[in-house]
Amino acid sequence: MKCRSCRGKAVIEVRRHNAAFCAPCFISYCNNQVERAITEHDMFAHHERALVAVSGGKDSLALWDILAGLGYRADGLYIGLGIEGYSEPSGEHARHYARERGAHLIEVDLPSGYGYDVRSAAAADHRAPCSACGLSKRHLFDKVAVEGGYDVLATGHNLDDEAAVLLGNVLRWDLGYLARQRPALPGGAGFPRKVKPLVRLSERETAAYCVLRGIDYQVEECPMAAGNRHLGYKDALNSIEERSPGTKAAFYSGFLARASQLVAHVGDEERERLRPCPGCGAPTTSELCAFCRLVERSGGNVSRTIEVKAS
Ligand code: Q46
Ligand code: ZN
Repeated sequence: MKCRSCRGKAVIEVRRHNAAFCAPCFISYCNNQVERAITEHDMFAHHERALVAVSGGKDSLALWDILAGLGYRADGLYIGLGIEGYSEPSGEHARHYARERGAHLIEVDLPSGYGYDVRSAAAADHRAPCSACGLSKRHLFDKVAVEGGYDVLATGHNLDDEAAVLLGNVLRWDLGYLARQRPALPGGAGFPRKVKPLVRLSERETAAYCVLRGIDYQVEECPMAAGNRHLGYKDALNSIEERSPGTKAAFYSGFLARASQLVAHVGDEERERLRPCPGCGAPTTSELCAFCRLVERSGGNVSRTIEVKAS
């Protein structure tokens, strides 16, 4: 197998592009794919400040590393979810990366800062753990990005994630979610601009990127992920991809090119009704926002000012 770019010995094959790369050319390929996504979707510019949501896993660390390598101004944000056996090592990987590369990492811890963790919140609010977790993360990502004056919040969702979410949304024809499933969402009304610069890379590619760049990441999956619907969609798409390489990327990019605009207006009315939550100040359409209700039911406390640890 020869590298498509330099004809040297290839170390990784990318079947959907019918290509293989040696290590240095693969790193360039990853950088190019990210730069292309940023430009194509007008995500952010070099002078803007990006906050990268870092979990300690391969995707978010690869994203942080690629953005820094491309010369973007990117700080990291790690949220301690209080998940036994998972949160501590994940946080350590994020801290280790920041220390080694001299990058700035902001930390927010749910148990010490808010008095609850994902498991207790899920039980108290009768939700699946991933739902309580997702709600908490979204709220804190937005809050830290807005209060920290960042221009944009970047998350490490890759092509596999986005295709799986798209499949789930299509299977239920959830037009509200489909309307918001874009790689770049504008900010406003208390929300930061949100971008997903890894949408052109698969999760196998972000893992290979980390290995080749010597980035030590959290390999074990979160113990709460088992049985997650999202994983079932990924498996289904992987078996299709196995037989027809390129289908996953065609499914996702076809949606962006041909269907996304058709549903973009769905949910506009609801967004117009947003006003600040009396508990935390975040934008909401209800009496008290979903995050405040979750914290209240979990016996925690909502603070208007966030306790952050920065390194
Ligand atoms: S961390 Fe949270 Fe994931 Fe764990 S509880 Fe679910 S959503 S699986 S990205
Ligand atoms: Zn609130």
